[in-house]
Amino acid sequence: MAAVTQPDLSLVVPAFNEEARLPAMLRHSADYLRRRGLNFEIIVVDDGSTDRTCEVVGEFGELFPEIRAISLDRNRGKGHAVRTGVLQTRGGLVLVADADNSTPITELERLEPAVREGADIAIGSRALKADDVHLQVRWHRKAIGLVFRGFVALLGTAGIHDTQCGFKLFEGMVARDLFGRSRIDGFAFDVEILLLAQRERLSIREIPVDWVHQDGSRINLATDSLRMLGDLIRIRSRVLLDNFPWSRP
Ligand SMILES: Nc1nc2c(ncn2[C@@H]2O[C@H](COP(=O)(O)OP(=O)(O)O)[C@@H](O)[C@H]2O)c(=O)[nH]1
Ligand SMILES: [Mg+2]
Repeated sequence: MAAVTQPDLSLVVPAFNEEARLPAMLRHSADYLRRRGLNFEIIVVDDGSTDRTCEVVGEFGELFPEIRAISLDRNRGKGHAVRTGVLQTRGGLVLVADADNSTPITELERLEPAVREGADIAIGSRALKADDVHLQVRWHRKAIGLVFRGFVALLGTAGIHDTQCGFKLFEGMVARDLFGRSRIDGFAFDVEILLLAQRERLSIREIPVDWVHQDGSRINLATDSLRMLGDLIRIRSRVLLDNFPWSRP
């Protein structure tokens, strides 16, 4: 049997009703990765979309065989979709990026050196400032983000300023291991992944990246904020319970 070469990079894109925003993102990403001469795969996880997301990915797959879709039968949340995608990856590196191109694929160049130099995870950040970084965030999202960050600081990860940026690079095996053990299906999954990583003393680098607000957000500020808060409490209780000696194997 011919040896199957391992991709250098697997890009995982969660997508919920993204027929409008996904095409530009897929085209930019595939063009860019090809130009760099990388061996790559792009896995779009269609999370029970009711629009043409799945067909759009199919059409791209004819132009770029590196692109494929995983279709879930119903909408379960971004965390579930990202987990499903990551567990199907084979890449030496795994990049998770949003469908709306808020952080363009070229920003990979800011995260990559950290992982190549030995970090397990390099996460894009909108909280850290740098002179050469361009940020365009809506004021009400900034306000809600600050409240969420306050809760995260209380309940979850210490020392990370922006857990929620949708642009994160992992060493491949690390990604598959962490997501294999994660449980959170909603938007708070990033907190759980980072907390699992911190508990294992993995090295996490937080790096400023460009981020431009894109219209058409899939987040429902009322219901998703409440679900995220509930999930933070679940994550924290799991961590506390795991800390008790009788729950150890
Ligand atoms: N799989 C899945 N992805 C989602 C869901 N909601 C949002 N996303 C994806 O998560 C990413 C970020 O969502 P977006 O609406 O842009 O969030 P915002 O930029 O923070 O407003 C996009 O790729 C969405 O398609 C969902 O319920 N399931
Ligand atoms: Mg977005």
